[in-house]
Amino acid sequence: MHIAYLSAGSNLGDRRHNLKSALKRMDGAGTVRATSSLFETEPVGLRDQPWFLNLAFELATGLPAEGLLRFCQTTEVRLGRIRTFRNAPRTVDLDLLFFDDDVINEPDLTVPHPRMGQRRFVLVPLAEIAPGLRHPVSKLTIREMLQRCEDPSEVRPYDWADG
Ligand code: A4P
Ligand code: MG
Repeated sequence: MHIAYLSAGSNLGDRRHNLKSALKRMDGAGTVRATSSLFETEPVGLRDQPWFLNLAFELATGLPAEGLLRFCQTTEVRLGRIRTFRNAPRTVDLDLLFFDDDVINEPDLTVPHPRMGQRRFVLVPLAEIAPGLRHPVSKLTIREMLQRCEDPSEVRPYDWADG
């Protein structure tokens, strides 16, 4: 059994519903053992787009890392097709942050996720469920990574019940 940490984001359609559906579908890859609360986050990178809802979760899985990535990609496609049209942006983005203590550098998979240290929308939720988890390369904990993160973008709590 492996322990993986993932980040989920949505900025299109019914964002809460999309994330709830994604979490439910991840049960097909293993057991979701912890889920952070929900955050509304300012877009990073391409800024001219709607704000995201983001969360992080811990998954116990029997799948290998590549298999988990493929499961995530299938889940993204399935959920994206429910409400959108051809060429529309995806409704759910699932990123693999950590997979045990593995360091993976394949053409289609980099673990730990290479951009997580520069992203408060990843680190704030992750710090809720795994503050003491250590990055296998830098050896920093998530709490320490968050303290050092210089991303100025806004990350604010969002209630599952909010409109
Ligand atoms: N890939 C490699 N490593 C990984 C990994 N550890 N996890 C490859 C997931 N995928 C990984 O990803 C592109 C390729 O990355 C895949 O083919 C996979 O083999 P994608 O999910 O298809 O495309 P993307 O997500 O649009 O592109 P990219 O560059 O991965 O974007 P990011 O880094 O995921 O950023 N702002 C806020 N506030 N909240 C967000 O959630 N998300 C993004 C997307 C930008 N800004 C955001 C948010
Ligand atoms: Mg992605």
